Amino acid sequence: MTNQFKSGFIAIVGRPNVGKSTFMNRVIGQKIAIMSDKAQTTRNKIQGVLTTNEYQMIFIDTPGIHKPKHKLGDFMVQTAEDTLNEVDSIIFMINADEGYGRGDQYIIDLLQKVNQPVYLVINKVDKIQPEKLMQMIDQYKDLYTFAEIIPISALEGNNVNHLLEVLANQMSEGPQYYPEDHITDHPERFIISELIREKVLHHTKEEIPHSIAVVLESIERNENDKLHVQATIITERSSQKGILIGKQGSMLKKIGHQSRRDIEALLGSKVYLELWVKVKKDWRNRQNQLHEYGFRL
Ligand code: GDP
Ligand code: MG
Ligand code: K
Repeated sequence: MTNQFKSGFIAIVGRPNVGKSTFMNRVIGQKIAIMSDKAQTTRNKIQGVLTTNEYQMIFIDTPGIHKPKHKLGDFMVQTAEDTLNEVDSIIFMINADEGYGRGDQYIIDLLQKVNQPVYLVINKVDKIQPEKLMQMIDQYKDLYTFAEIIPISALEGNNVNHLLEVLANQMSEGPQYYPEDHITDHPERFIISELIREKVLHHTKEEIPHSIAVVLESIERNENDKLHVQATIITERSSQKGILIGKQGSMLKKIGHQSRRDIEALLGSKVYLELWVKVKKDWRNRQNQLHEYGFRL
């Protein structure tokens, strides 16, 4: 391939209920959806990472963008404004089914202060007539110089690929910031691996040193509406691997059973936990692997 890899950070702004989460779920896949409910507390965080052969898009949620009602609000707005200045492009999402409102004007005022390209994404077009959509496009055109105006239906998927193409086309050459399978930075990922690690240490007592790591490979919702969690326990020696698996897998079963119960309690969902054990010599000394294992240095 002659093309250079591209990457970019994209902020998504918009009033509540315009469909930001639905859009993210469509783009990133189901893996992120389960996490989104509990993620309201952090102000500016990575919401999802989309990696293809050609590019990596890192979507940032900016919940601070609303009219401030109190002092903390001011601070959050400032943070949101800073975020908008740091990303490479911005999606301003509106609801085709709703008229222009004060909340929108507030966001547009904020957008006047940034130089990044802003894409107006009119979501929920499945709910309106084409004439109404045309009127809406004309109205918003006069309010701000958008890089492009793109109607979509996040729910049904209409035009979502086109939006991704447009975003990819304007992205510059850049590194792959996150591993390919890195979907989201939601803290639950870390908590889940800590829950498993805790069970390992509890059941193995002194036999297994604290040097083990637990890598969360994936979380997906399966057909039975269970969460399928795949995790790997990393040890340094094969003797440790033997202890962790136990006689006919009895140790791993015990660890898995208790971990699963805790993860179910954490996520409020039935969980199918798949646990693996791998030996990786000297992993602690290999800086580049630490990120992969979920440690932030
Ligand atoms: P957020 O608050 O911006 O994250 O909005 P959500 O993604 O939670 O969506 C709010 C509601 O709008 C949910 O009931 C979604 O199912 C619905 N919704 C989102 N996108 C669409 C769409 O394209 N079409 C329709 N008809 N409904 C949508
Ligand atoms: Mg949402
Ligand atoms: K949201």
